[in-house]
Amino acid sequence: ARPVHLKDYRPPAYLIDRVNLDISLEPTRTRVHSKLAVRANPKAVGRREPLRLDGEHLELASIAIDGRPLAKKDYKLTDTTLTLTKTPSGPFTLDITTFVNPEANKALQGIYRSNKVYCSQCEAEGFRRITYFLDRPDVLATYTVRLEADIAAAPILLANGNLLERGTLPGGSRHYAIWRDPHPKPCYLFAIVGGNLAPISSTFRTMSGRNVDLAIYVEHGKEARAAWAMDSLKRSMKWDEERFGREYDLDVFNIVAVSDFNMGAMENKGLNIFNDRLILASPETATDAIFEAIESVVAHEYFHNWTGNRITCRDWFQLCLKEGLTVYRDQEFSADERSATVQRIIDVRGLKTHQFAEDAGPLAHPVRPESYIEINNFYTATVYEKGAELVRMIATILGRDGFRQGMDLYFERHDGDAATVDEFVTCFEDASGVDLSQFKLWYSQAGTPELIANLRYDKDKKVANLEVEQILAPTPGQPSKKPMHIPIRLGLLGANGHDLDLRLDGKPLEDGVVSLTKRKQTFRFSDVPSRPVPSLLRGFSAPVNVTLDLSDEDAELLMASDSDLFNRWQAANTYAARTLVESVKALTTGKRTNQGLRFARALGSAVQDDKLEPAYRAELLKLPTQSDIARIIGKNVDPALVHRAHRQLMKLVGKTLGPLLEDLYRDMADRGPFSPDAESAGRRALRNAALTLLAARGTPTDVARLAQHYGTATNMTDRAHALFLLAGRGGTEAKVALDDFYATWEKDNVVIDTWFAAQAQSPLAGTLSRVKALIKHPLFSLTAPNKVRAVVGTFAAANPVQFNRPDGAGYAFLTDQVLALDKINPQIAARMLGTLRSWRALESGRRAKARKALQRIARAKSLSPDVQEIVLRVLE
Ligand code: DPP
Ligand code: ZN
Repeated sequence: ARPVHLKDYRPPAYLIDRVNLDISLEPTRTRVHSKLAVRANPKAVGRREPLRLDGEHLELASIAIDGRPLAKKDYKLTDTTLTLTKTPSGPFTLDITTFVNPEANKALQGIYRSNKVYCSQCEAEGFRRITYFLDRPDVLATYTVRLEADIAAAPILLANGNLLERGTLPGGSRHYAIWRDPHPKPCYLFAIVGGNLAPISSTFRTMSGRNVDLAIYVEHGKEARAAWAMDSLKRSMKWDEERFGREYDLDVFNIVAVSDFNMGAMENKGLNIFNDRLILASPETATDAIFEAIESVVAHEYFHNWTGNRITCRDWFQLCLKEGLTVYRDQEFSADERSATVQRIIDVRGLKTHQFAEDAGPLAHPVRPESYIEINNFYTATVYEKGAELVRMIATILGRDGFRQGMDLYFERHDGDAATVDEFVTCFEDASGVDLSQFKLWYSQAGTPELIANLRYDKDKKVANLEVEQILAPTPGQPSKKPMHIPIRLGLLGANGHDLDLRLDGKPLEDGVVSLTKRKQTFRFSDVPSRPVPSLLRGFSAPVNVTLDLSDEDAELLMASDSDLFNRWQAANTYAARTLVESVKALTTGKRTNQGLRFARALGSAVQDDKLEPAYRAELLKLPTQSDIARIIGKNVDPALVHRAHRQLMKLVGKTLGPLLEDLYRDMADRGPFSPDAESAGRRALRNAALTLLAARGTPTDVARLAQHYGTATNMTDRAHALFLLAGRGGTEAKVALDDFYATWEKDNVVIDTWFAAQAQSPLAGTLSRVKALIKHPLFSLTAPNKVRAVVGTFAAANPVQFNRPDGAGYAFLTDQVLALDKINPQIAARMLGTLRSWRALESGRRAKARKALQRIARAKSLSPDVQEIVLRVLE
């Protein structure tokens, strides 16, 4: 496979205005008849090219132009294309019949069957596995779809848009439905579903007074578990009207939950298809984290209707145009529905763990990549989460109103378009008059900028000079970089911890935001009465790392009293990270450090403040993860030492704050019936955070408390939390809990993944052999992405100490799984392989073992383009 480059983009030579599909669903031989209205693209006149359609894994039965069948010599067929050598000069109709095999389709792209349900996945390039087509997002057509299937196997038949007609066929065993989507769309948004599913229904009245029928289709018997998703959908629809003035545009909105799905969910026009783990929830089966994820993913896919569907992407290099923007929108929704500060903490934590790690290794790429071999490899934390940060920075630079005006202009100017990132940014420039040309470097330069900050205080002049330098380390293919436009929201704290008035170069700085645009810049604050403590990057105003030499006292002041609660958390988190890095160093050199005790006490006083909401206090109590520490250390990492340091600090905090944690554990117990709302979830989170630290202390009482927490849990949040902790400790208590969990949930295909993951994540020495046994378990299957993610993904991505065993057996196991998976589902295989991306940062012994594992993959025959691309980039 050859790379595709952004610079080679050309408009399509042909356009397809209308698509009529007639799909007759059969398990192993589904017939697809497609009738296309084709014409030459007026924007590409002068380019007399043959019509070349994309198509893969298809059996071609017939082709006709304007009703006349084509002979073999009139077209050329390869594994990936169908080229028509002679086409009429004016508009024409193209009829193509193909056959596909849904049952055999384990790549889960195109039409496949999941748990007997026919469903489809077309983003990014799955439509070419259904029929020959111009499978690119800048070809927009209206679709009419006739579906036909056995009534018994598929009583429900769904496609995009509105239902036109349905009926039974002569003979009575088969039926059909005709759906029409009036909105022109690219083929990646096409979808169909056929199956025996049960709906829950509701309606939504839009702001202009239209009624929309809503339905969520799930497995029979699981209807009650779709209630939260429905509630989330209605709140999302309302929010998009209020916050962005966006109204829904069809008479129906359907969601279908399926078991086997490569992604989390898919925003097909009017027919979203979801991984069932992101729809099904009840207090007994889903954790608060899952309730939260359902709310945000339902919102995300719904918000795509405007940012993604009404305005789509010109080409796949522009993926962040819809994904970064839509993540930003779902983050804002969650912030409004829940605690904005806690939401920001969760989002930033995720950004650092996934995106910063990606940016620091061989898979680093710009938010708008310049080339790819397999586009599926670019559905990344960089495109999504960093992409969202770029939109957030635009909002910070322009302010809330300026940002809204830019968005309004974007919707007005580009509705119905396949647009580009440049066009998006231009809307904000045109609406505000602000020049964003330097800012646009964020889309093309990869890597996490490093800010080195220094504050010098002149007590005679009462001036504080904040000097900031930006360092832009090389990333693959980008040896040197230009300085970026970095918005820094900041405050200066006086000795009592209060905010001082900010006067920048003598003028009041109202919004507290300065723009760093040069490599090195000094911001001069006047009328500063005493030496201040800087609070930088409030609310995480830019996706950067900051180095600022703060004394312990300064860090403690920020932790205790920063008025920006995000930064109060950030100070605690940075303090914890610094403490952990020091103790890893101490373990390496055999020296002792007392830093931990000081940190624990500071943490105690911060958490004690009961004016703070429980969810926030829970975030304070969560230490940085082992992978965060590994990323900060950056080279010659020994994951075993990181793990030890982490355990020691947890234990020390548990011991030092014991009585406080015991109080919290008691006080935060559920007071009434379960409710998934943010306030109740926050109390559970704080209680479980306290439990975690107490369990780390490890006295017999603590272990008994943990076992009891499992045994008496009345909801999945508490039960799963205890299960992970117990599985991480081992012993009789772990066995009892795991056996009980298995016995209770073995028949539940979603919930049982928690049982798999809890074992795969255990840092105990026997975990790899356990994981090897789990992939042989009857409930495990390599063809089910959720199972692969629960076992292989959890082991490789969330169990640093056992995955990175010094003997390399963890890497060898991953290699075996990647090679086996690559024959089944290349997209998931490539994902799993990505867990090795930080191998170069390991100490030399493990590094050599990881290299060997990667080389074994690189040498394997007939790799998919997906895996081939990742292994080449990771080894480069
Ligand atoms: N379904 C994926 C998402 O919504 C890709 N579009 O992000
Ligand atoms: Zn998306």
